Amino acid sequence: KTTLAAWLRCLCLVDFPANVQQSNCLGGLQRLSAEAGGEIASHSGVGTTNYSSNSQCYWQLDAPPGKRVIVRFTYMDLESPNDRVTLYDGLTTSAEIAVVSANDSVDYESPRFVSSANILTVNFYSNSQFARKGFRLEYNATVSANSSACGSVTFDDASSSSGMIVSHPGYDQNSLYAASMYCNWTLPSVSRKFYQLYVGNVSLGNGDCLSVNQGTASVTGGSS
Ligand SMILES: *[C@@H]1O[C@H](CO)[C@@H](O)[C@H](O)[C@H]1NC(C)=O
Ligand SMILES: *[C@@H]1O[C@H](CO)[C@@H](O)[C@H](O)[C@H]1NC(C)=O
Ligand SMILES: *[C@@H]1O[C@H](CO)[C@@H](O)[C@H](O)[C@H]1NC(C)=O
Ligand SMILES: *[C@@H]1O[C@H](CO)[C@@H](O)[C@H](O)[C@H]1NC(C)=O
Ligand SMILES: *[C@@H]1O[C@H](CO)[C@@H](O)[C@H](O)[C@H]1NC(C)=O
Ligand SMILES: *[C@@H]1O[C@H](CO)[C@@H](O)[C@H](O)[C@H]1NC(C)=O
Ligand SMILES: [Ca+2]
Repeated sequence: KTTLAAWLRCLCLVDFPANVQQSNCLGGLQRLSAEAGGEIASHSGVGTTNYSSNSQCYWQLDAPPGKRVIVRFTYMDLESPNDRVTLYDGLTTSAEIAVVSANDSVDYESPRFVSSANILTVNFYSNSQFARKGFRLEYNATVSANSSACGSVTFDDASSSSGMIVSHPGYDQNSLYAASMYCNWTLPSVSRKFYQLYVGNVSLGNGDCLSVNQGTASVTGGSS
């Protein structure tokens, strides 16, 4: 029994952010189920009234083990760069995913940010003066890829004149591709025709890259 109690106490010490003061937040420290999906807002009047200065708010988004948390801003109006939202990978503030601050949604099209494990921590900070209309963040849980299998090329018809390439099986079911993948797709040559490629629905992690050779297109970089 004493061993269990000691172990639990130890767990509480690392239970971020027990020692962090929240200020001007919608509630106390909030732990939310990412799997249920939902929205976080800077304050109740987001989009119409200004948020409070001196805000310091944390939210913890928990997905079940084996899943990851995926978030996206649906509204953005912060006094940039002083007021900001920081996304952290996990339960502590040691690993930053991104710091986001933009004056308005017109300047900012939100990528989707994903945690590497099942917890993502969100912090909203505003300094002592000048506020704006806040932010809204949509969250959800997503499955990790099961394998690093590459997707395939599917043709729309027997003449192979049009078709689609997908990165991995399950891409359309909110599943993520795996780490350390290398996929190579070669399209057949069709006599007296050339290919026109349209790259759609690109969502890549940092350091990942999609390139098309024999052409000019090359897409790199952060998620979007
Ligand atoms: C979360 O994902 C599920 C399954 O894809 C979807 O049904 C639900 O609408 C999403 N919720 C939010 C808030 O995006
Ligand atoms: C946001 O607006 C302020 C005031 O108009 C301006 O000084 C600042 O440069 C803007 N920030 C960005 C990132 O555009
Ligand atoms: C919101 O704050 C800005 C300064 O950042 C100020 O110009 C504006 O009047 C404020 N709006 C409201 C409704 O208080
Ligand atoms: C991953 O594997 C599990 C167990 O084999 C299966 O239930 C699940 O549907 C798979 N998910 C995807 C995205 O393929
Ligand atoms: C990918 O395809 C290119 C062009 O056919 C080829 O040169 C390269 O060796 C291939 N790489 C792999 C790992 O298959
Ligand atoms: C791209 O995403 C849009 C909106 O989410 C969806 O309607 C469309 O089917 C997707 N296209 C492909 C090729 O997956
Ligand atoms: Ca401010």
